[in-house]
Amino acid sequence: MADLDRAAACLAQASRVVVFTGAGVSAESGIATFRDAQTGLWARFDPQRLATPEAFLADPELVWGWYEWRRARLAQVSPNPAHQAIAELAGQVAQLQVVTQNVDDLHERAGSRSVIHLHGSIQQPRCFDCARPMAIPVAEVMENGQRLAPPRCPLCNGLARPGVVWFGESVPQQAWEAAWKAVSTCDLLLSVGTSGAVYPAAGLPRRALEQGARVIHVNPEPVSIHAPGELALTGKAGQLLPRLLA
Ligand code: BJW
Ligand code: ZN
Repeated sequence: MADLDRAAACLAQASRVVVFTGAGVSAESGIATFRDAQTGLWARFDPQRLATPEAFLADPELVWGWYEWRRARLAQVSPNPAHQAIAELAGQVAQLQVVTQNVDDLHERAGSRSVIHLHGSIQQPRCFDCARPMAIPVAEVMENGQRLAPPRCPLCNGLARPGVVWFGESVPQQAWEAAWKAVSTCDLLLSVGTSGAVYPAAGLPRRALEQGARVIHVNPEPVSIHAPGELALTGKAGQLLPRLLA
């Protein structure tokens, strides 16, 4: 049986499904992934210069400008067929939980409800010092690499920071507990478009396998599989998911 047919058979038997996504699910919307050697967001920048609290404090204009460039870019793109297929899957299984590492809102814009964001949201800047949410209009046009001074908090004069989870920061506890519970009780986890390089999120597929669920990986790069309950579909999410979830 071809892998796609085997995956479709697993899905047909599943009733509690978790879709776990990474940057690859948004790639076909025109949002760059992180670790692609040529086009990835970090092909030009060292992550330590951008995605840590220390980096932000050392050069707030560089880091804020980079995130505001990404937020402006996000406003110009749309969900792709992978996001749409995942949203439609909710009507076909008894329980569906989307758990994403992405800071974009493309799952929600495709119609998915109750999306768990493990790494926060680029749409929700907050004060670096007092954590108060700050409503900051999206810049209309920005260039990659453009520096921009972060606005100041009206309460405490702290700097605005993106509402994302940087390296060395904890994943929000409520989101993590909800994701862990969903993964611990699912019978199928679809892992879509992630390199599995960043913890604790990268441990979720293993947790699903350990409690007896099946795991299907969707990625254009080969994913090594180790357990009998694991299956890898090699291809782009926007092409494979509409066929798998049709
Ligand atoms: C397609 C495709 C198409 C392409 N279709 N697919 C255990 C061991 C070692 C280290 C640690 C550990 N536990 C914790 C750590 C430290 C650290 C960590 O994991 N480091 C690793 C680098 C080893 N983790 C943390 O610091 C985390 N916090 C934490 O653990 O708190 C406790 C603690 C507190 C204090 C001290 C220490 C620990 C927080 C991690 C936060 C990650 N944040 C980022 C940035 C968010 C903001 C932003 O957007 O800028 O989140 S990093 C970045 O990586 C981003 C992503 O969500 C995350 C995952 O990346 P993802 O989504 O997998 O993207 P890529 O680019 O890697 O992969 C894309 C994939 O798509 C590829 O496979 C392509 O092939 C594929 N693809 N086109 C389908 N069309
Ligand atoms: Zn403040």
